[in-house]
Amino acid sequence: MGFKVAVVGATGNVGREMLDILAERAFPADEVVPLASRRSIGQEVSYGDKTLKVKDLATYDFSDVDICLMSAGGDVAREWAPKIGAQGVVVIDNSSAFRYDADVPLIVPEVNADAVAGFTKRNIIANPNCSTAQLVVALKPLHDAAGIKRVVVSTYQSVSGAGKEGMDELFDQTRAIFSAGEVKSNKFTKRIAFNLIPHIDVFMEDGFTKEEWKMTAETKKILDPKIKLTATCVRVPVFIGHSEAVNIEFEKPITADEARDILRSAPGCLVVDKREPGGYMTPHEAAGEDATYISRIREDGTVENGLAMWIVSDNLRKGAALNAVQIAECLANRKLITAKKKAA
Ligand code: 11C
Repeated sequence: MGFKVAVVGATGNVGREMLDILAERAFPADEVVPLASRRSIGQEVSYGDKTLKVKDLATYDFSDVDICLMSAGGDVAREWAPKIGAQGVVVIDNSSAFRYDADVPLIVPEVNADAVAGFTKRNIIANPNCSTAQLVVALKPLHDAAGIKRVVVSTYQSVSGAGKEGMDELFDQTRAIFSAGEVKSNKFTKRIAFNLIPHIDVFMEDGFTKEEWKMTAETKKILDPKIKLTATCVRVPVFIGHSEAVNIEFEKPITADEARDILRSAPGCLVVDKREPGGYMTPHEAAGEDATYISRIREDGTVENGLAMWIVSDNLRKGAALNAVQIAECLANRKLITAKKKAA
């Protein structure tokens, strides 16, 4: 018997990707139910070659659902994940609402799959922030080989990280600039078309933004609390795909060639590093792909045991929907959940 899977936030950027990826990877689901807020009821979404009608989250009966993939923001997650989890459904939540709670596992399967078993306390598993997910996939094998002491990362994050409204704003502003129309900024604080903005999420007291704080806190929770990480997160006029310029200081020496070999055989990683014009990945090429791409790997002689590299991935896939489906696969493969008996 296959699983019954609910997808909450099914009409959003990430929810639609979740449905696509469940179908693409042939997740063993007998039934998939797309759910959203009342205003989206009746909208149609694709699941493989099927078209499904969106149902109302507020009135849906979860009693025979096995897994709920949720991507509806922190407020919806805080209200609904505990209620759904209390009905014996494992909720895999894409928001930041539960990520830092000690009794909620925060999982990137290539990095800390064993921690997934901790979901039983609240029936909630958290999916990390997109910029963290791709980073830790690349850091993990290097940490195992040479021990990471400190990471300095600058991000170049696409507008799809801010949802469909972010994508619409880049499109509308670009069109307005070409047609001498009025350039309006609603979603972002400043113009994003032909510009970039060094600010994602709210400001914290110490001057870092919450996006930057998340990268530090989540890397510590997923990979190793001893790793020091400082981030500068920047929004760029790219539709899909987050990029990261990363500088790493290791405990032990590691050459660029060694790092390249390690990353070539690491799960989830693809090395594209030809040291010639065009011999590296860009977000445009990573969009729609599952891998975390690593390019521009080089030794940094300004610190002891230093490496610099460029990491790119599709933020809607590895950064969100794919990672959530991989967590569900982990639960199923490890037999940590069994499908509930369904009403005839
Ligand atoms: C962005 N990384 O690009 C954010 C989106 O905590 O899950 C995801 C926010 C989060 O705007």
